[in-house]
Amino acid sequence: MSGAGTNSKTRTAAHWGVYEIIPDDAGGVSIRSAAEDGDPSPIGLHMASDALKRVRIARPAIRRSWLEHGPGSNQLLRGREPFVEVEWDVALDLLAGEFKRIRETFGNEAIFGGSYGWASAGRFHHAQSQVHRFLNLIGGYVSHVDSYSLGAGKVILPHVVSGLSPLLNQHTSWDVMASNTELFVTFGGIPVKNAQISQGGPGRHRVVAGMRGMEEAGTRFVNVSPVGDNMPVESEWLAIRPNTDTAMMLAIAHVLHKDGLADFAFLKSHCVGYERFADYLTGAADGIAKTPAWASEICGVAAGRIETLAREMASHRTMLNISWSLQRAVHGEQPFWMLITLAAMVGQIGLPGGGFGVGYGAMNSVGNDNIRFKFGDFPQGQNPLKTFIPVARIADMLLNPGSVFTYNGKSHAYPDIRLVYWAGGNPFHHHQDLNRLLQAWQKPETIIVNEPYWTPTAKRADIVLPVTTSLERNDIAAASGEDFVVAMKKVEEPFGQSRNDFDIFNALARRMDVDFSEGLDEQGWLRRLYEVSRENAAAQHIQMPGFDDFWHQGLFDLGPQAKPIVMLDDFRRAPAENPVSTPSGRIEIFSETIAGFCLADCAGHPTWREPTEWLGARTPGDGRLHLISDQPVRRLHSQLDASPHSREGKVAGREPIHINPADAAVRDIADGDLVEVFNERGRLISAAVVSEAIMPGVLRLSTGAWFDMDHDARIEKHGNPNAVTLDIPASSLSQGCSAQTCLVDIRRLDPKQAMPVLAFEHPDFQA
Ligand SMILES: Nc1nc2c(c(=O)[nH]1)N[C@H]1C(S)=C(S)[C@@H](COP(=O)(O)OP(=O)(O)OC[C@H]3O[C@@H](n4cnc5c(=O)[nH]c(N)nc54)[C@H](O)[C@@H]3O)O[C@H]1N2
Ligand SMILES: Nc1nc2c(c(=O)[nH]1)N[C@H]1C(S)=C(S)[C@@H](COP(=O)(O)OP(=O)(O)OC[C@H]3O[C@@H](n4cnc5c(=O)[nH]c(N)nc54)[C@H](O)[C@@H]3O)O[C@H]1N2
Ligand SMILES: [Mo]
Repeated sequence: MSGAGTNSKTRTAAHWGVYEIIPDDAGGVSIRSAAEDGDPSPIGLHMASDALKRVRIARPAIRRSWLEHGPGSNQLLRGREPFVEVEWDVALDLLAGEFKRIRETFGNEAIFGGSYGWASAGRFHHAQSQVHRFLNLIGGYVSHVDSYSLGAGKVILPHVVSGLSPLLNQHTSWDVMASNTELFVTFGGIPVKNAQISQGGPGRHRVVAGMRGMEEAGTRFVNVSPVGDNMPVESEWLAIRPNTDTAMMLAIAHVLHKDGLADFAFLKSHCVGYERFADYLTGAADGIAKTPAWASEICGVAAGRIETLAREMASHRTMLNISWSLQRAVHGEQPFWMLITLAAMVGQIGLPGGGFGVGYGAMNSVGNDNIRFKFGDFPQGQNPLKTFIPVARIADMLLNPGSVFTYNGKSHAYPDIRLVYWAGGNPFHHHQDLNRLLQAWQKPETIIVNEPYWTPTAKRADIVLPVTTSLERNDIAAASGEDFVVAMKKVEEPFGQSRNDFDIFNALARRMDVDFSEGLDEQGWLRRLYEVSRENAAAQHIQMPGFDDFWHQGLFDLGPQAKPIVMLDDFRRAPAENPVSTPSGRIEIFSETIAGFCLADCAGHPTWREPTEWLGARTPGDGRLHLISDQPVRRLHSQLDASPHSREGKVAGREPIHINPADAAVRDIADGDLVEVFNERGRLISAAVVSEAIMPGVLRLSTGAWFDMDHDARIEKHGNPNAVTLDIPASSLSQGCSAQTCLVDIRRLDPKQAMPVLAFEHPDFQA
């Protein structure tokens, strides 16, 4: 049984926190963080700001050539010619007609509705569920699998230990680690900036408190990372070249193996395939012993420290953690597989405070101990079509219809897409090599975007439909792994003529003679989703109040689980009774399944493989640096980039790039200078932050600056790293995104050559 909130404040929830809304004297609202949150995020404080209203879409708008000459006209001009604003009925009639044409001429296989993206918090007005439900009702669409967050990781984990969601749900909790963990080694830090976020709304931000609790209890932290400022507690920083962690972990494993420090009993009782892997480790299989000296050449960490770290791991209660960023890279499966292999060798999986974590710090939810149950979802229905793409293969699909790709051991063909519908995502934020996406984006005949804001994607659509924000509608927030269920109350009227995604799809569905709403309006759906949730909660003996009481109270606190969470403790105790969900029921250090796929780029056990671009691939005289494009401190992805909080983080109006003093000095770059970052894929303008917190040879440019391309000069002006990143799959196993594999050149830019940033300007409209 857990407690309910009893006051009746007006609240909202966003992916970055729970907030209270207070009406102000001027008829607007002001926003402050929920009192229950001890470590709130400032990201949401400007959600109602005028700066954001200035980038809103007011009316439905259609690209001029599409309106005047029909679908497929002058696709080259997407993003470069004026829009014509039209009445809702005109836009919806045209859209219904276009769906009819596409379905009759090409079939539903020609519709891409994968529509990846985070949209906003709230179980009902969830843009992806809304668009998928609509497309399912009209006969289906080409969908996507996996996420940009976790592509390689999501595919590899079920082969090795367990599905991602069950694993994330049972991460050993912070208090258990405070009581037990002596050594915490993390590959990629614990970036507290990232822990501001949980998809669907973090209740109490607790990662900093969790880590401070560990620090006070005496846990020692080692951060293996190209950057040194991604830990909220005192830690030892081992600077590692990006994309080389697998080599370092192999060398630690080599020491454990050679010196007999590995837990051979655990490897025998709970794992399969260690012998095959050990042949690779020792070099019996390929003639190369994976020693610390070997790894040091690759990863840049001193061999002596690799050796001592291995001994420290074996002699202490050790938790090993990995950031999701490591698998967002070419061969990104390998560090995840290797981390679990290493944890198995240390032999503490299932012990309190030992074992591994896949993403402490990636989101607030990882390591939370709150009660879990399934909250009601807005039903998407069934997709009659089975055609899909791995999410990050969008440009490949549009450019190469009919060509074949492999995914998780099977072959598939790319469909021939004529119509693209995007609701709740920003591909001109999230995709790699945006110059390539610009080419691919010219292929479809019709591109429709539902958006509240004039994002770079909205500007490049044919039909733009203005959508409300979560402040302009009622909803319920309940995030997996978070403790609050929140009544998200409408506090503002819809901007301009914007409508809810639900109302847009309902109006379209009526024109196409399908039943989208089931006769329910917003309130009706909220009650239905809440009742489903209440029943699921009751099955776990959690008594939630009735809907009206909940809506009045505004917040329900699930509270902690009765028993401390220790990941895989059941499996450790009795592996036969509580097997992990691999084919063997044990941790698979060698996977017969993956070996059976016979892939050139992924063997049956974790392997060091050189990525396509990395510091070790440079030839003498090659001045390229490795670009990391991490998650931004001051926003979520591209969301709220126009807000005062995000803009405060810019330097000379550009998203700044972090560079080591040594790299800056040889290029005559000073702190605050404008710089040009470039490679064969593209060019961008940023401004330098010279910092000791980034290792030599590496640059860091966070994602999320609204893509601002000058098409004539062929340069991105706002500092969006995806102007230069690499759009190739992590491997033929997962086809995951590999944004973190990227070499670039950088040079100082004459300020006279810097063009103005137009990212937050509206497109042109035809009078
Ligand atoms: N280089 C590089 N690129 C990356 C990454 C990286 O590490 N490096 N990370 C990747 C990762 S992990 C992710 S998850 C992706 C994120 O990529 P996205 O999820 O596409 O990014 P967001 O900016 O969150 O886009 C959400 C969009 O939904 C809109 N929106 C908000 N509410 C609503 C609504 O109610 N209805 C509608 N219709 N729209 C709404 C917002 O205005 C915004 O434009 O980026 C990926 N891209
Ligand atoms: N504020 C904020 N928080 C966010 C998000 C956001 O947009 N803004 N996005 C959310 C989303 S959708 C996701 S998926 C998660 C993503 O979480 P992550 O993928 O873990 O986040 P990143 O910030 O890309 O990277 C984490 C750290 O890994 C380091 N790193 C990069 N490459 C390497 C490498 O090769 N080796 C090692 N050892 N370290 C490396 C980076 O320097 C960085 O400090 O974050 C979530 N949290
Ligand atoms: Mo993500």
